[in-house]
Amino acid sequence: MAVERTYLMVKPDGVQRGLCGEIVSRFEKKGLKLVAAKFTAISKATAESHYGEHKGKKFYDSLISYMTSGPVLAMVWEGDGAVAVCRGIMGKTNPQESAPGTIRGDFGMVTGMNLIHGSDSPESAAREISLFFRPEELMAYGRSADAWIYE
Ligand code: IDP
Ligand code: MG
Repeated sequence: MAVERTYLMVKPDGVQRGLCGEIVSRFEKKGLKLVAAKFTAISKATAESHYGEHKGKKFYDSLISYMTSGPVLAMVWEGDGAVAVCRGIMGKTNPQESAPGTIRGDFGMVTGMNLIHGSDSPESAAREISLFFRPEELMAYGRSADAWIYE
């Protein structure tokens, strides 16, 4: 097993549309394990650091104002192959290209309002987790259901 952690965030549109519970439930039901969660507003500086790789792109300024337009639900989830598994549950960046059954495919219409962020690699996950959480905010706990999720 390659146990990984990934950083997921319900974006301001997901919060405003009342989809936090729906979104969280999809990761829970899949069998992923919640390690940390925080309902918070992110500063412009944090948004710029988080999306530093996109600086200079034409959508960058609107992306920063979108991400700072209201509170977000920041989370860390853990599981075997969690980074790729969660990207699959989210769907493609453009909701119109996302398959039905994915979060973006089921609830979104445009790339600029695509409901959720998820790390794209274990390296990105480590960087993003440390941007939003202190080490002591990550919970280490056993879960008896794991015996019925992993063989
Ligand atoms: P990802 O969220 O699927 O990893 P990225 O390419 O990393 O997609 O882009 C980060 C975020 O920037 C997207 O989730 C979306 O919110 C926004 N974004 C990306 N491309 C566009 C675009 O062409 N128009 C508007 N927003 C965009
Ligand atoms: Mg990305």
